[in-house]
Amino acid sequence: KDDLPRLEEALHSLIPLGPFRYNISGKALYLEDSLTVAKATDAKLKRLGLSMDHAFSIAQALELLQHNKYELIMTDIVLQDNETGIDFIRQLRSESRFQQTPILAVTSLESVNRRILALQSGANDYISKPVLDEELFARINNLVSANRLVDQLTRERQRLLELATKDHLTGLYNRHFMGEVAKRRFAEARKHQLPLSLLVIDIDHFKQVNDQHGHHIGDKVLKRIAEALRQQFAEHDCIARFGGEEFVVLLHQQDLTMATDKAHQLCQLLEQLQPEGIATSVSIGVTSLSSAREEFFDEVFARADKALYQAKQSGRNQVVT
Ligand code: GH3
Ligand code: MG
Ligand code: MG
Ligand code: MG
Ligand code: MG
Repeated sequence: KDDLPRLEEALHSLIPLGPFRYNISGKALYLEDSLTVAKATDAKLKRLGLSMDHAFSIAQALELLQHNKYELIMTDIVLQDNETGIDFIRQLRSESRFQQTPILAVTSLESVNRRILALQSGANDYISKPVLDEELFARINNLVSANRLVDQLTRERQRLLELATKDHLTGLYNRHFMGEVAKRRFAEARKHQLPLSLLVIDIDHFKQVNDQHGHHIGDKVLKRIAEALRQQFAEHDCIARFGGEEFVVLLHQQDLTMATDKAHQLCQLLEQLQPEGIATSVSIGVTSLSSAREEFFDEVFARADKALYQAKQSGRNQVVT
C-alpha cells in the first residue's frame, strides 16, 4: 500500500498520461468488506462522474440491486463470513436481468487463480490491488461504454424488429410476419396432429366510412377494431392486418367448430362496438388446416378468402365456413 504513490509516479514517468476525459454518469455498486477501501474508491469514482453505493455482504448487495439501477458492479473477492466475490458474480450471472451488467472484479495482485476464476464466473474484467487510478478509470470507461453500445444496439434491433413485423397503424402483425408464423405453426400442427384454423375478416362497406367521415376517422375505426381483435383472441393466436381493412387470425390449436364459434362471437361483438359512434360490421371467412394432406399457407388463405367472398355475396355481416 505504501508503494502505491511511487507506483503511480513510475507509471506516469514511463508513459506520460495526459488529462483524459471520460463521459460517465450514473451509479456503481461496490461489494467490499473493507470500509477504508470502499471510501477511497468512492472518492475516485466521483472524479469519474460515478456515484457509488457500498455493500459489505452479498445479501446487502442484492438488496441494493433490487431498488437501484447500476451502470457497473464492482466486487472484492475475499469477503467476510466465508463469502466470496466469485459467489456473488455467479449469482448475478444466473439471473437474466444481470446477464449484461458490467462486472469488474477487484483482486489482489498475487492471486492469479482468483482473477481467472472471476473471469470464468462471468466478470467482464478485473483490476488488481493496489488499484492505479488511471487504470481503474480506463477499465471502467471501457466496460460502461461497451455496455451502452450493446444497450443501444438492443434497442435499435427491437425497433427494427417492430418495423419489420408490425403494421404501423394498428400495431398488429403485418402480412409478411403472419406468413412466417404460419409456416412454423403449420409444420407444428402437422407434426403433432393438432388442429389449426384461419379467419379472414373484412370490414363491410368501409369505403363509405372514409367517404362519409373522412380518412382520419377511418383510421381510428381501424385502430379500435384492431384493439377489439387483440382483446378477443388469446396470446397464442396470431393476429395480422393483411391489407387496408382486412385482418387475418391464426387460431392456435382450434378446429373448425371452435373457430366458427369464435367468428360468430366476433361478428356480434363488432356489430355492437360502434367504433367512433359509427355502425360497422364485418364479414368473416373461416377455414381449417386439412389433416389429410400437407397444405401451404397460400392455399389455406385462398380457401378462407373464398368463404369471405361468399359472406359478402350473401349480404355481409356474417360468417361463412
Ligand atoms: P366491402 O364490404 O365489399 O368490403 O366494401 P369496402 O368498401 O369495405 O371494400 P373496398 O375494397 O371497396 O374498400 C376498402 C376501403 O378501405 C378503401 C380504402 O379507402 C379503405 N382503406 C384501406 N386502407 C385504409 C387505411 O389505412 N385507412 C383508412 N382510413 N382507410 C383505408
Ligand atoms: Mg476483502
Ligand atoms: Mg373489398
Ligand atoms: Mg371491406
Ligand atoms: Mg377488403
